[in-house]
Amino acid sequence: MTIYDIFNGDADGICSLHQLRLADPAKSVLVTGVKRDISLLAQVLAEVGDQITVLDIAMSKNREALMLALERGAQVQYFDHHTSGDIPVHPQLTTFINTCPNICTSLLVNNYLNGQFSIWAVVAAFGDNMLESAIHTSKTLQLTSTQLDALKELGECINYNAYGESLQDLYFHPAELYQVMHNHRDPFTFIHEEPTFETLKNGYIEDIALAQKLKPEVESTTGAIYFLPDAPWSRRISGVFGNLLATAFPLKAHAILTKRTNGGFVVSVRAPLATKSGADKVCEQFETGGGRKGAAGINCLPEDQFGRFNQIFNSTFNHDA
Ligand SMILES: [Mn+2]
Repeated sequence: MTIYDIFNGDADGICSLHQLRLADPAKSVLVTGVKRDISLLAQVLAEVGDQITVLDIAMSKNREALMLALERGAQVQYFDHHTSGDIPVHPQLTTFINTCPNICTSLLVNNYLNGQFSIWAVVAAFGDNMLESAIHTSKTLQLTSTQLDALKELGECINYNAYGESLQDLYFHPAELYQVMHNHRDPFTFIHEEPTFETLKNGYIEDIALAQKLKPEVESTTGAIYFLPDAPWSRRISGVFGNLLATAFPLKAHAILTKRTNGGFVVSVRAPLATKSGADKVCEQFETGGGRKGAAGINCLPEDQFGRFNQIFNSTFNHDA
């Protein structure tokens, strides 16, 4: 019998697993990748009795592999907040899926664990740019504002680490980052004792300084589109940059298009924070797109589709305004 922990490589995925394995320690096979690498369940060939936990990756993109794992006799526990499609009913499948825009996977896990490790759900909510949820969840923890700021920075840095076209772009493999974090029940000992956080923080500061020099390619009263060049720093910063813009201009939608090495763009779309809707609708109209209402993406937008993207982006968010 094998235990598989399959999780998104971002702060939400990592903090979800961290909470679960603090509550229920187990030797497991870790399956993860860059943030956009979400077809993770297909990497596992399950056997009868295997236990699979899936965290923070859309069921719609893993459905076939999920059905196969169930058919092969695995038990699957699935926590997620992305657009799921129809959720299959199966005796070996337990799901905790909520696509409400103020809920991230770590908050679902936090509920499941009755708040045992909620400080890590706070870190994750900050990482997923859900500031209100993070602050709300932190209320019972009696943190100082300095501590809260430190958790926000931690969530942002872990989230930042997950962005890249391939693992080579990242500072740490998400499985490695998880393993280092998992030695710490207390996020503040992780921050103060591990050099990991310092590395991420410095990388983040360098990359964001480069992004902030850019001007939008297309700008209107309801949205702005930025192009980032084909470079590791821009692939790392694209998602975080989108979150920063969304926070700075809450009435506007934002799209960050990062040039891919082999042509086309990786796209991050952030709906206006004020409405938190429409990002998934825009991205789902493209073959490699998906996500959630507030934040979504397209893995590969061919260059000749930019005009169509621009049009859909503008009409979606103009319509919402
Ligand atoms: Mn998430």
